[in-house]
Amino acid sequence: MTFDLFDNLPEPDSRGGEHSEAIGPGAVVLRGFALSRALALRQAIEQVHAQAPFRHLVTPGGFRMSVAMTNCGTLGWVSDERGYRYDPNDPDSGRPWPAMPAVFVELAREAAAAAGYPGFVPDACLINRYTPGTRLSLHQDRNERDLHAPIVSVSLGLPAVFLFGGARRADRPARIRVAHGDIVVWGGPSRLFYHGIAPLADGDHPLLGTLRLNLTFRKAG
Ligand code: MD6
Ligand code: FE
Repeated sequence: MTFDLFDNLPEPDSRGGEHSEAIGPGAVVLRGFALSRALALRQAIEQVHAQAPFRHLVTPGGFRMSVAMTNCGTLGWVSDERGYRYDPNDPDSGRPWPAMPAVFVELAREAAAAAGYPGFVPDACLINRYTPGTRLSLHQDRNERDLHAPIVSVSLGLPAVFLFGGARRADRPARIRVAHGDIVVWGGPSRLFYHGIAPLADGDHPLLGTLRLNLTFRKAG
């Protein structure tokens, strides 16, 4: 008789460490993909912040966003009373956004390729900073000129619940836990799907304390 001790183990891919999970058409979570570069990413974020500090933008409806934001790259995402747009300059300083650090560009390119989107060259990186209680309500990312390019979204620090809906605002979103080092890549059929971040739970992360940082890479121009 042969009986296999390992029959009931999950596939190698789902045993933890680095693996990927499909979360929708053209959308995947690469678990742990950024982990080995987390320290370099944190340092690079500090350098961007020194030149272009995090700030709370105002929505076109006049509400102050609870998530603090900054940008690097040739284009930065901004919001004010006039609407959402990409701007080559930081409206607070009037200067161009800081250049995208090499460690960012390389990570985004590798993650996109791993998710089936080779040749991704981002020109915009939005950096989101969350503290416990902050959230990002359901929205579509549709201010980018080229909707063929995917979006690469890197999570660092405290874990969050990524709400991933469908093509219509009324589609009930799936709740996907995104932890330190995870990368969500989406594009193709789900490029315009509604998504958001549920209110961040309390916690204390060894590298980032009471923060969640999110890098969202796009080809915006
Ligand atoms: C966040 N992310 O994770 C907010 N958008 O903090 C986004 O809004 C987002 O994660 C497009 C694609 C992936 C994302
Ligand atoms: Fe988004």
